[in-house]
Formats: sequence, C-alpha cells, structure tokens
Amino acid sequence: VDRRDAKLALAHVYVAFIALLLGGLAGLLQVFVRSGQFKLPAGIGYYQVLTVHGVLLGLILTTFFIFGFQIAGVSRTSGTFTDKQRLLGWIGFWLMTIGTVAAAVMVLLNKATVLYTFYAPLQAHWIFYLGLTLVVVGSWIGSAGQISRYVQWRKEHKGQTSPLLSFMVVVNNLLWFVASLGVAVSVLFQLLPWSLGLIERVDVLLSRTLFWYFGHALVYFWLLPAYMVWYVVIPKVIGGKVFSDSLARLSFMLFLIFSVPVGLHHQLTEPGIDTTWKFIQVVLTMAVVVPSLMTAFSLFATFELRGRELGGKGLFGWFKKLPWKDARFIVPFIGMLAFIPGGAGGIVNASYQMNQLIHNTIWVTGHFHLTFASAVVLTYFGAAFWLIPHLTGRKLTKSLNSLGIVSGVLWAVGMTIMSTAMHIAGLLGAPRRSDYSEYGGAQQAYDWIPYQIAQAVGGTILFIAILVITYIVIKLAWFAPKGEEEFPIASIHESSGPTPPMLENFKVWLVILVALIIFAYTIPIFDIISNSPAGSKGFKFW
Ligand code: HAS
Repeated sequence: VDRRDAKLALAHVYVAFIALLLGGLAGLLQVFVRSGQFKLPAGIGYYQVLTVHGVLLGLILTTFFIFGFQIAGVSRTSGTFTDKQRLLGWIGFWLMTIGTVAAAVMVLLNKATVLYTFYAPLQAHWIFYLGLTLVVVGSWIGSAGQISRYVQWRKEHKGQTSPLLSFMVVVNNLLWFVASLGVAVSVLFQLLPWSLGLIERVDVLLSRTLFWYFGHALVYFWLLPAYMVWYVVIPKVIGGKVFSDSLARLSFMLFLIFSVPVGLHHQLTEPGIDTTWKFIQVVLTMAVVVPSLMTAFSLFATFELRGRELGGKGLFGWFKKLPWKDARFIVPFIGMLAFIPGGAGGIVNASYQMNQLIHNTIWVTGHFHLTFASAVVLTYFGAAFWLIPHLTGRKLTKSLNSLGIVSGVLWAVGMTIMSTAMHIAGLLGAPRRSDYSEYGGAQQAYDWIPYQIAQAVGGTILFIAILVITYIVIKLAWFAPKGEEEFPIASIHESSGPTPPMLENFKVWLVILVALIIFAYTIPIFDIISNSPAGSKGFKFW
C-alpha cells in the first residue's frame, strides 16, 4: 500500500484501538457492577458507563477500523488513491473524529446517557446528536473516496472482473449508505429538533423503527469486513486460494439486498406494528442467514482443499494440516467457531415465538458478544496483526505472533464463560441493560447472581486480553523491527470458473434492494405516522 494511503488507513486504525481500550474498560466496570460486589465511584451512573461501552465499541471501534481496513484494501487491490480520493478520506476522517469527540464529551458529562441505540424517549444533549451526525456524514464522504477508486479501476479495465476485495468494499459502503439514511432521518427530523426544543414531542415508535431500519444493517456493516478477511485473506494465510469468486460475490450481493428490510425483527414485541409485516420481515431475516451459510460452506471447502493439498488424509486429516501456530489464522478462526453458536442464537432470536422468551433479556447480550464481540472483533484483531506492520513498515515478530495467539485464547476462555452465563441467565429471565438489583428479594433474582458473577470473571479475562492486544498494537505501530509484512490477498482457485458479469451489475441489485425496502417498510411506516399521537404541538408528521 502506498505510504500516503497507509497514513490515512493508520489514522483510522489508531482511533479504533483507542476506542477498544476505553470501551473495554467501561465493559469491565459494568460486569463488576452487575455482580453486585462493586459500586461506581464519584457519582458515575451505570447507564452512563453502558453508553460509553456501546458507543465506543459498537459505533466507533467498528466504523474507524472498517474504514482503515477498507482504505488499505482498495489501495492494495485497485491501486493508489488519487489526491482527490485521498482528500475525501481525510475530510471524512476528521469529521468522524470531531463528531466522536463531541459525542464522547457529552456522554462523559452525563448529558447523553441514551445507550448506543439512542432512540426516544431517552433524550440527549443536541451536541451528542450533532456529533453522531458528523460521524455519519464523515463516513459517507470517506466511502465516496473508496467507491470512486473502484469506479476508476473499472473504467480503466473495461470488461474485466474487478478485484474481489475492492468489490466487497463497495458493497459494504453501499449497504452502509442505504442503512444510515434511516438514522439520519430520525436524527435530523426528530431527535435534533426535539433536543433543541424546536418540537415538543416525537413519535417514539417511529424513532425506534427508523433506528432498526439502520440498526440491523449496521451489524452486517460490521460483519462484512470480517467476511472480506475470511474470503480473501485467510485463504492466502493458509497458503490456499479463494474457493469461488462467484460464490463470494453472490453472498455479498445477498447481504446488500437482505440486510436492510429486516429491522422489524428487533421490534417483534412492540405494539403498533401489524403482525403481518413482522412476519414478512422475519421471513426476510431467514433469507439473510443464507449468505452466512454459503460463507461457512466456502470456508470449509477452502480449509479442506488446502489441508488435502498438504497431504491430510481421511475424513478429518486435512484439519490438522492448517497453520495452527499463525496468529493471523488462529485468532479469526476462533471468531469463526464463535459464530456457529452466535449465528444459531440469531436464528432463535428471529423466530417469532422464541423471541418472546429472550427479548430484552441478557440472552441478547450473549448473542451479540458471540457474533459481534467474538466473530467480528477477533477477525479485526487477526487482521490488525498483519495490517498495522504492513502499513508502518514493520514485522510481526515470532514473540508478537505468540502473544497474538495468547490474546485469542484468553478471548476464547473469557467469552465462553461470559457469554454462556449471559445465555443461561437470559433464559432464566435476567433483564439486559439492568443495573444490579435484588428485585425486592425475589427468588428469581437470586438465581441470576451466580451467572452475573461468572460474567464478571469472564469480563475480567476479556479485559486482560484487551491489554495484551493494546500492547501488541503499540509494538507493531512504533517499536517492532523494521521490515516488510505481507498484505495477504489470495488468488482465485482454478476450479472457480468465470464470474458472471451480472454479479457486478450494481444497478440491478440496487433496484432489488430499493424494491424490497419499499415493500417491507412503506405500509408499517404509513401506519405508524397515521396513528401517531404526537402531532398537536410537534411537526404534524413526526
Ligand atoms: Fe443479531 C440482536 C438475529 C447475526 C448483532 N444482534 C442483535 C443485537 C446485536 C446483534 C448487536 O431476529 C442487539 C441489538 C440491540 O441492542 O438490541 N442476528 C440475527 C440473525 C443473525 C444475526 C438471524 N447479529 C448477527 C451478527 C451481529 C449481530 C452477525 C453482529 C456482527 N439479532 C437477531 C435478532 C435480534 C438480534 C432477531 C433481536 C433480538 C431481540 O429481541 O432484541 C444471522 O445473520 C446469523 C447467521 C449466522 C450463521 C452462522 C454461520 C457460521 C459461519 C462460521 C463458519 C465456521 C467455520 C469454522 C467455517 C448461520 C459463517 C468451522 C470449523 C470447525 C472445525 C467447526
């Protein structure tokens, strides 16, 4: 990657890892509070810490790491950015950073204790919403730079299949853009004028619906960069090839069309939305599982093909041949393993009847600590182990590689304890997002306590892992020996066959996406607006 592009990518990655350290610390405080053994000092509130945790890890770590990785990926596979494209990247970076600082200050002043979902009726200071708006607008500008580099490549290579990684980056940026329109509408027309006192009331159901229109696609915006690593990088790290270019592109296009029209599966217990539409979006949710199953299939095929090439015999002999001592492989692999129960839990969540049991319990927190905080985040860590030295012109030494494996194992142990405890306590009815409480001495609340203590144990191990990772990142950024670290990009397997041009026809897929969104959301939103009790004193519609 060109030095100038590397600088831009690194700026994003550094902010991401600062967010990891601070957000992780907030997580540690939370599990301590919930164990009932610890009280927050100096009047700091539980929900304030929970907001710090969710915003820094769910919104800031992710967006910044994803942009850093994507910029490097496009520059590596489509070519160095032009000055204009790079300028867009820097404008985006600074807007996002200023927005983050503004929002963070408001949370620290306890003026924006609204959790990472920030929907009404919780209200924050207007500077918090303005900060988030800057993060979103900055991300649009930054992604415009990446998309423009891909478009330039296609113009210069007419009739050729584009580089797989750049193609994937473009899909993820489009998904992000379409999804963030929902939250932009809610912030600009509801939350910001409401917190400025320009309107007296907002429609809570509409605010939640607009958030979840964005919110579920958001989780795939986090996931797709991990899938980029699984499809394109990991095969090279293990010495193999991409199993099928067409399958990889198809799975990304399916994510593009199915990620957005599924938000209602977060609102299955909410009154005010007709069950027919909930049912339709549950069906679409089951459709968005398909590209993940395709990914699992493709990964197994890649691993088996490579293992057999290396002489692995019998049904599982190939498995032993994989590079188990390479942190760049094993850390994301632990993430893949976590994604199996995490994804299965997602299917439980999406199943209407079972959702009644687990909704708003700490089971949901367990689910996204397996999917997001394990599958996705461990893949980001595994990628950072080669990405940072590649960008800084240093080497991942043997000892840092071993420390990387240690961090992955610590994560696996900590997360197994914490997430299992969360799933079980959730089935016993323990609420999510809840401060420690004995619920008036209710027996049921006592049954949760051992699991909350287990969560504190798991959370502590996770925080130790974060400290190890921070140490590795600092070493790789500034102190590891100078050298050249590879940016691994696998070539396509010979048996893959030609890629149908249809898979790169963005117009067709975007039309399908828009049609699905109109189908899944028009009537529910029309119903919400026409039944809205807000009105008399606020905007007529909102
Ligand atoms: Fe989810 C709630 C449904 C995936 C994140 N989810 C959340 C929340 C978050 C989140 C943050 O339907 C909480 C939001 C809040 O604050 O309220 N989720 C799903 C479904 C999937 C899913 C159906 N979620 C994710 C991913 C996330 C994420 C990915 C983050 C990155 N989720 C829900 C629902 C709710 C929900 C409801 C609302 C619950 C409620 O009531 O509030 C699917 O996409 C999952 C599909 C995945 C699979 C797994 C495939 C496995 C693979 C690994 C292969 C492994 C290999 C290695 C090859 C089917 C690809 C194997 C080697 C060996 C040796 C074995």
